[in-house]
Parts: sequence; C-alpha cells; structure tokens
Amino acid sequence: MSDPAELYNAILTGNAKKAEEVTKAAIAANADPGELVQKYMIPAMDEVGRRFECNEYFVPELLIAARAMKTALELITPHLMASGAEPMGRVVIGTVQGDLHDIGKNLVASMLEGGGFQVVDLGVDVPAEKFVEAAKEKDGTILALSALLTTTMTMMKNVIDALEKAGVRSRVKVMIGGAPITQQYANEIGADGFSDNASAAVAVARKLVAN
Ligand code: B12
Repeated sequence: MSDPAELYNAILTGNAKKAEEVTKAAIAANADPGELVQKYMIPAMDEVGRRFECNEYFVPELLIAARAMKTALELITPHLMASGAEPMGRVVIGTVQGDLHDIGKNLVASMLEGGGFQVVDLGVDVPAEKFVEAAKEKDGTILALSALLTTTMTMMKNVIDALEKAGVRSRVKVMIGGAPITQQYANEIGADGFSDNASAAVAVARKLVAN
C-alpha cells in the first residue's frame, strides 16, 4: 500500500500518475483529506515555488507539478466538502483581458481550493463584464485577478471601475496578483488585497473573508 507521504514527492516531481494513485489509496484508507492537503500537497507546492525562485526549477517543472497538484486536488475536493467543512468562501478567479498567462493563476486557484475555498475559474483573457456578472451572483465573493503583462495589468483598474459603475463594488472583495503587481499598485487602484505568491494568497483571502 502506498504511503500518503509519497504525495509530497509525486507533486514535487510532477508525477501526476503517482499523485493520483497515492491519493486514491489514501482516500480508500480513510485518510483525513484536509491533512493530505495541509501536510503534503501545500508543502510540496511551497517547495516547487522555492525551487523556482532559486532557478532550480523552470516553467516546465512548474507546469507538471501544478498538473500533479490539480490531479490530486480534483480527487480530494469532494471529500473536503463531505467532511462537513463549509467552504471558507467563494472566489472567482481569472486572468484579465488581453493576457493569456495562466500558470500562476492556476496555482493560486489550486491553493485556494486546497485552503477550503469554493473556486470558480473564469480562465484567461477575461473581460471586466464577466467579473461584474460574477460579483452580482453572490455577495461577499472574492474576485481574484491575475496579470503577467505590464500592458494588461491596467485592466485590473478597469475591472474595479466597472464594478463601481455597476454599483456592486461594495458587495465584493478584489484581490490581485501576478509578476508585475505590487502592493503599491494594489493601493493605487483600490484593490482590497495583494499577494506575490500562491500560498500567501490563501492567507490574504482568509483575511478578506474575516473582514
Ligand atoms: C510562461 C510564459 C509565457 C507562456 C504562458 C503559458 C501559460 N499557459 O501561462 C507563453 C509562451 C504563452 C507566453 C506568452 C507571452 N509572453 Co510570457 N512569460 C512566461 C514566463 C516565462 C513565465 C510566467 C509564469 O508562468 N511564471 C510562473 C508563475 C508561477 O508565476 P506568476 O505567474 O508570477 O504567478 C505567481 C505570483 O505572481 C502570484 N499570482 C499570480 N496570479 C495571481 C493572482 C492573484 C489574485 C494573486 C493573489 C497572486 C497571483 O502567485 C503565483 C504563484 O506563486 C514569464 C517570465 C517570468 N519569469 O515571469 C514571461 C513574461 C510574463 N511574458 C512576457 C511576454 C512579453 C509575453 C508575450 C507578449 C510574448 C510575445 N511576444 O508573444 C506573450 C503574451 C501573450 C498574452 N497575450 O498573454 C513578458 C512580459 C513583459 C512585461 N513587462 O509585460 C515576460 C515577463 C517575459 C520577459 N521577461 O519578457 N508567456
């Protein structure tokens, strides 16, 4: 029988097949799904991020690690819900209009899901109106916007302006991130939260829900 600790290595090395196998075995053995996420999966992605920052990992490694993480998360998410835990909150995430980068956005979405949030992923190249529609659907939603290009980060301000124009700005929280984004930029455009990495994004989202 496989050891749940193998899940850490499966994600770290981007072995989606192994991640699937270990996760299925752990679920069959009634392992605590929250513990699998907290003890093995999030630390594995943290280590992936660390290796990326030290130039030990590059984009291909990130992609395959994210895929392994997603494979395991898809199997675990229904059990996280079944364990009675109410979702921490609802996050609608997307990469802003004109921008096709989604690796960071997907990592943030996976981490938020692992952190107990219900995540709706609008994908890439998302126009401001789509975020406005999502804001109208449920009060208290967190809109999570990602941008990787200096030319598209200005779209984040467009989203906030569109929310204001539609009269729904106060009904949602807006958090932003992506390589060119800074806390200063978040302050400038009136975003409620910012993080420069996927693990901290979960802490930011929790704080936004608590407020
Ligand atoms: C991979 C990549 C691509 C891939 C994207 C594949 C994909 N499916 O995403 C492809 C090849 C398609 C691509 C295309 C282009 N790219 Co590109 N790309 C990159 C590259 C190498 C890596 C980006 C990445 O995935 N990083 C890894 C992830 C994990 O990091 P991240 O996205 O920053 O996300 C983390 C945080 O920022 C944060 N985060 C991210 N989103 C969010 C959201 C929230 C809410 C929060 C809280 C946090 C958060 O958490 C994440 C995880 O820790 C970067 C260079 C770089 N080093 O960043 C260039 C880069 C972003 N690209 C660049 C450019 C110019 C382009 C193109 C215009 C190239 C071209 N001439 O066609 C096109 C644009 C296409 C488009 N319209 O979007 C430039 C941007 C320059 C600028 N200043 O604007 C960069 C910086 C390269 C460079 N040095 O020139 N690219």
